[in-house]
Amino acid sequence: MAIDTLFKGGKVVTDSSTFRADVAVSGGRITQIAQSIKPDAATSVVGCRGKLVLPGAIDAHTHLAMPFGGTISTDDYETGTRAAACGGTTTVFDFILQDFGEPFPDAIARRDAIAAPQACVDYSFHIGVKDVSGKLLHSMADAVKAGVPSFKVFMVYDFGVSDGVFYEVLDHSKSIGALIGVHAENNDLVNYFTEKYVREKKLSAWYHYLSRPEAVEGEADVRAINLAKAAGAPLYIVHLANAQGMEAVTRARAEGLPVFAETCPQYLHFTSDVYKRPDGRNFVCSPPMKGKASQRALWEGIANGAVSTVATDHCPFLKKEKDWGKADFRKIPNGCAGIENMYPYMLSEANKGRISYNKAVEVCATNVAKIFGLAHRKGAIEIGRDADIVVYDPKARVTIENKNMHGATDHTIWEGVALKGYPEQTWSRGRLVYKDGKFLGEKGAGAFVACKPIHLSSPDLNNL
Ligand code: DUC
Ligand code: ZN
Ligand code: ZN
Repeated sequence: MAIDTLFKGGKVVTDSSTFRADVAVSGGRITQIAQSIKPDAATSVVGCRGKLVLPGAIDAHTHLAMPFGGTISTDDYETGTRAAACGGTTTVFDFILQDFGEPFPDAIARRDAIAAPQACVDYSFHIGVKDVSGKLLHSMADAVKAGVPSFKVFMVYDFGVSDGVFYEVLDHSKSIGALIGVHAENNDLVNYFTEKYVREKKLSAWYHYLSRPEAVEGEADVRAINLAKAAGAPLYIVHLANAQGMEAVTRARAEGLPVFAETCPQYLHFTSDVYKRPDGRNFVCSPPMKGKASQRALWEGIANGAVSTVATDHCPFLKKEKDWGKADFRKIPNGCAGIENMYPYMLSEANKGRISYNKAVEVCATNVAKIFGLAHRKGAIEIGRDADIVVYDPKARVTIENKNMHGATDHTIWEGVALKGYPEQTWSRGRLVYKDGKFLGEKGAGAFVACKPIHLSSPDLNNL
């Protein structure tokens, strides 16, 4: 097969090794990886000397065009995936929120009808579970057959589920090849603290944090792990942000339990101190950023493997919407932008020496593909996988400014953060979608990627 594109002379980074090699792409797939590959007459050659050749990141956690907090998150599938491409992310897992009474395959069809004509890079879904009454529980298996084997329950919000429903879903997941994710915070404690601070007229953004402090999340993490253990089911904890939860995950994994933790760049970079800032409301998300000890525990978890993935929880809102809560933290829509910043930030931390490039690739791409049944297509520079490739310039220096970002948001919590190194090019299935600060892709060129059922016996999940 003729070579369409040849990435020449770069250093290829996988989750476990780094080596100098050429990478050949034909028909949107990686077809050869070797010391020196000769281009064909019509091959377009991408000079990668001095650059790293990385798999595109997979953002395991986004909320695009999601109705939430009295509005709709600012980025839709077009602007969100455009921003993703410009930050080296070539696949996003977006959350569908099931409607009450809605069978899961209908929820997929409802959201895919919106995503397919808009997406600039490939995408898949998790489904946020609200209702498993009657026959709905059994429609989970139909979603798995449709390529969406991953579900998330919320322990908070007005659509959160009881522990009984959480257990029922965990128990059911085992027989159908599904994985249950959880947003773990203790709802009763959130309500208790919120009411207390409202009574005391303490309503600034700082009290958003104090209404959901470390123990609120830690208790729920411990309970979620206990429920998964009782059900004998695997568990994926989304956006883990606290030390107690990290300890519980570490202990569970030492016991051999299949518990996977995801954290987010905002928890790795910011602490709860941001809520004391005059613009603290812009940082309001749930769970909130925590203290320094929690942040240290998360970085340790990344280093020792207790954290399996890093994802964004991208859920931006406009400044004027965040301002609704200037005088009352309860009115601030929860969520922040990050889809364009995750891979550059994690790679910059690698470039600065905090973690290895291999670790950044592992948590931002390879593990995500392994856990969610996508390793046959995505997550590594490997023959046969999609040519989702990032050419990374370790010498670039970029200070994040919202005016240079490619989403629809009018501000970012990442404003002013200085990065060492930056993605220079992003390729999605062999198509150039980003180069030197410019989006070059196309709305609608991204496609739904079906995930395989998730079974613990799968080789991808061994040793994870
Ligand atoms: N938390 C957020 O901050 N935004 C979206 C949903 C969530 O759980
Ligand atoms: Zn959540
Ligand atoms: Zn989320």
